[in-house]
Amino acid sequence: MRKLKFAILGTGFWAKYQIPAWLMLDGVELVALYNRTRSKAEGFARQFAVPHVYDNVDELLDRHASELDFVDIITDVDTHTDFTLKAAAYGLDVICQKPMAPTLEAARQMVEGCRRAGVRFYIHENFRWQTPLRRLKTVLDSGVIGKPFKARVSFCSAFPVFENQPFLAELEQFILTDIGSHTLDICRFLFGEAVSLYCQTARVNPKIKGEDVATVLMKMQSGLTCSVEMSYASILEKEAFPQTFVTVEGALGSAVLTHDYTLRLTARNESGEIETRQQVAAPPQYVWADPAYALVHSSIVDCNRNLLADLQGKETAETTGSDNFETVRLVHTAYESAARDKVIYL
Ligand code: 89V
Repeated sequence: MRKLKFAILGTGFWAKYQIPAWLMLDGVELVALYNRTRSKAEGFARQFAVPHVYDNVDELLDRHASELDFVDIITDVDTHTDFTLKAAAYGLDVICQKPMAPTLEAARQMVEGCRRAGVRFYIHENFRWQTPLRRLKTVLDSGVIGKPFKARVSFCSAFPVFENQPFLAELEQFILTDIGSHTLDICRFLFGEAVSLYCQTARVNPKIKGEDVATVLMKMQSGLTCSVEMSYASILEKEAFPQTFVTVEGALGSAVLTHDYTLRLTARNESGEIETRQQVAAPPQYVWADPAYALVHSSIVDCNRNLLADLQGKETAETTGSDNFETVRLVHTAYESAARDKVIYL
């Protein structure tokens, strides 16, 4: 099969992992890099033997659109709409890093703009591709704990995330857009769509602009109630970054995803006694991954693989733009709920 040619727009912190993750897959060829600071893109081009470097997106698209199949946008969120629509206007398929857009309206423009241009549009949303969360989904789908009626999804940490990604400290809307995009997407992945949502937020760290704590309560279409907590202000006995913990209770048992990728299943055995069994769903290790982010970095490979399979017409991507729009809707509904202190019906 022909290799799909692509360009990466944005060579900041995330490109260090996104590029080697792409290079693990057969079927793609990285042709060009854009970064507003050209020297950074040049460094990556030398390291990964990428032939073309630009500090102007229009120039890159103008020169290479005819040979490119898609672009992968890894810039800060403020440029996502503009770059997506530019690439779509050249007839290129687009992958864009989460969060899709700074506002729901901008996200709508991206989905609509790509639809009108007749190009495929995907969001690189990788948390649902983490090994332990995939294992949990398989367990839930097996029916072993029965119909789930209640769940808790938790990402609470004191990891110094601003050291590697300083722009996060400048966001007026922080944890719901950064981590809520992931945790609310996990809820949709595991439990389906929500019918109502209530949220409270707080800012504990005085050095950042946005909220660093959020608690969301959702009722899902299935009837399940789901509480979602996220925090970068949680000084806990055992730091768990970047793990998401999940507890699901079903009619026949419970599943608990906890520290060190451990999944504990509790149900009645054949003699009717309640028994807990444990398995470990550790992620694959890659030499290029930062050990502190190994769980997240390995999921980039699986997320890219799924998007590539769709681009090649072999599989359906999970995180299309229109699918992820529903996650963006939850994020912004959560802000609205917190601002109005009201339950919002979706
Ligand atoms: O994927 C992300 O949102 C990253 C991190 C995992 C560090 O929060 O910002």
